[in-house]
Amino acid sequence: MNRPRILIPGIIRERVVERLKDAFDIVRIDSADPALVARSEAAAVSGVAVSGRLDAAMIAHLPALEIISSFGVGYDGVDVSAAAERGIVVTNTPDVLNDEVADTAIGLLLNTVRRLPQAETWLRQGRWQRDGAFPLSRLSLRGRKAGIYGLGRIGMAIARRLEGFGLDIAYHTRQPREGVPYTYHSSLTALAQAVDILIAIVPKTPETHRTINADVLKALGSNGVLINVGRGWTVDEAALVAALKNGVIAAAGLDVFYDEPNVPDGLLDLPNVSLLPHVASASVATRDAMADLVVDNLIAWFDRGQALTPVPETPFTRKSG
Ligand code: NAP
Ligand code: 8YV
Repeated sequence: MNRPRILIPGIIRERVVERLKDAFDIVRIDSADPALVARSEAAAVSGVAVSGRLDAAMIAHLPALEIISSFGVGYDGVDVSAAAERGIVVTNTPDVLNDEVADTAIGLLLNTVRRLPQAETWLRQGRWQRDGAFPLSRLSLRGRKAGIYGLGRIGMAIARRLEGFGLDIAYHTRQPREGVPYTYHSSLTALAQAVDILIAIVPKTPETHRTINADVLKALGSNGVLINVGRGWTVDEAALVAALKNGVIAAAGLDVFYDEPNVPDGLLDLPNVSLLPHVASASVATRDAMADLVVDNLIAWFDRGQALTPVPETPFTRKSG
């Protein structure tokens, strides 16, 4: 019997490729560009494994496509509407990265508030011996109130960690979450007003675009700290640079940026930011777990007709067995 043919456009964790080879025929191309797959080859592709972008043109180029298995919990790189219109299931990699991303969010928060990266640089540059003790951090976590923008799978993992730090916790989502002990705010501005740490962990959607804007930053206030581990899309970066420069907020810690891997000079030049190159899930163990889920979704689809973690927009089961 013919093995299903899986297209892998661009770079993906090698573990995905190695495991897929056992059960599928693999076609690799440099990027998700229809010009790189001849029509005859494209007609035989029934699955895609992708990390990053897969647009409507590429999906349209694959007439027999049944499933797009996307690496990462955020699937904003895949044109889900184009897939849903054709009954193609899209899967992502939820839950297996919750703890890693939440750990990173807390690390980034501590780095931002207590300036730990700068303290280490001080030591490495010999300044401890030359100049004495590293200056006290103006900011502290003590006595703060934390607000979580997006109390989903990862937001909850962050909240549980913040409880251990003894902080008051509030949140904003479109719908209040049942059974949680945290204070709900029906608008982002109201949340920002009520807290002095704002942690963003929402998906990239039309509704979340640049929602952390000048008004929200003003509401967060001059002692305020912004942490973003969701998507750079959510932040008005020009407004953030201005707010950090002018003391509208105190500091920011960012793992994600509007136009990755490009980070605006305005941010790089500031002393009151802590910047990471999108590493929140980036441990070998967690990326392996994500890779396994990419593969296991494809296996489950072709073996049993049901993906393990379809995204809500494509709740399909397989039509032909
Ligand atoms: P999730 O479980 O789907 O949670 C998303 C949360 O955001 C929900 O609480 C949702 O609540 C809220 N939300 C969605 N749209 C909103 C809106 N317009 N206004 C207010 N709240 C909104 O997702 P997750 O697994 O926690 O992941 C969240 C995102 O984190 C991913 O989509 C990805 O972009 C990002 N992420 C980044 C990294 C990294 O490496 N930095 C790693 C993993 C994930 P309502 O539906 O009630 O609004
Ligand atoms: C990954 C992420 O860095 O899961 C997500 O949504 O942003 C990260 O875990 C990314 O998906 C890998 O390319």
